[in-house]
Amino acid sequence: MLSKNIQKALNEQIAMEGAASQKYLAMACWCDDAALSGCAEFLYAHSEEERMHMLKLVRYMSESGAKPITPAIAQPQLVYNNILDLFETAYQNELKVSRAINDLVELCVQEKDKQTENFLQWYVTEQHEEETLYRGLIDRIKLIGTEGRGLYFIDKEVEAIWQEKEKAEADTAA
Ligand code: OFO
Repeated sequence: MLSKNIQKALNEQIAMEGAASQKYLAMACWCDDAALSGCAEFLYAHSEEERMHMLKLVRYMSESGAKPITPAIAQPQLVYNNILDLFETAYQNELKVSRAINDLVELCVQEKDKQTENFLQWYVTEQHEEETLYRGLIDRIKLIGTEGRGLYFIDKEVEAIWQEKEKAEADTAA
C-alpha cells in the first residue's frame, strides 16, 4: 500500500509528465509552422513518450490500489524565439523533471517504500538519457549555427536522431 505522501508525490509526477507531453506537442507545432519537419517529427514522438511516462505512473498507482488523478491540461508555451531557444527550453524542462524524480526517490527512501523506489529507477535512467540527448542537440545546433543552410542541416540532423530512435524502438518491440 502506498503512503499518503507517496500517493501525493506520484500524482504530482503524473501532472508533470502530462504537462511535458503538452509542452513537446506545442514545440512540435511551432516547428511544423517554421517548416522544420524533422524537428517536428522528433518532438511529436517525444510528446507521445511523455504521455507514456504519465500512463506508466497511472498504472503503477492503480495496480497498487491507489487513486491516480488525471491532470488538467494547462496551456503550454506556444512561441519560441528560434530553434535554439526551443531546445534550450526543452533541456531546462528535462532538468526540472529530473530534480522532481530525484526528490520522489528520496521520499521513497525516507518512507522505506522499496517497491516504488525500484519502479522509479526506470525514470532515473530515462531522465539521464533525455538530458544527454538535449544537451547534445544544443551543442550541435551551436556548432552548425542557424544562419544560411544551418537550419536545414539542423533539421536533417534531428530527423536522423528521430529515425534512429524509432528504429531502435521497433527492434526492441520485435
Ligand atoms: Fe518523462 O521523460 Fe523527460 O520529462
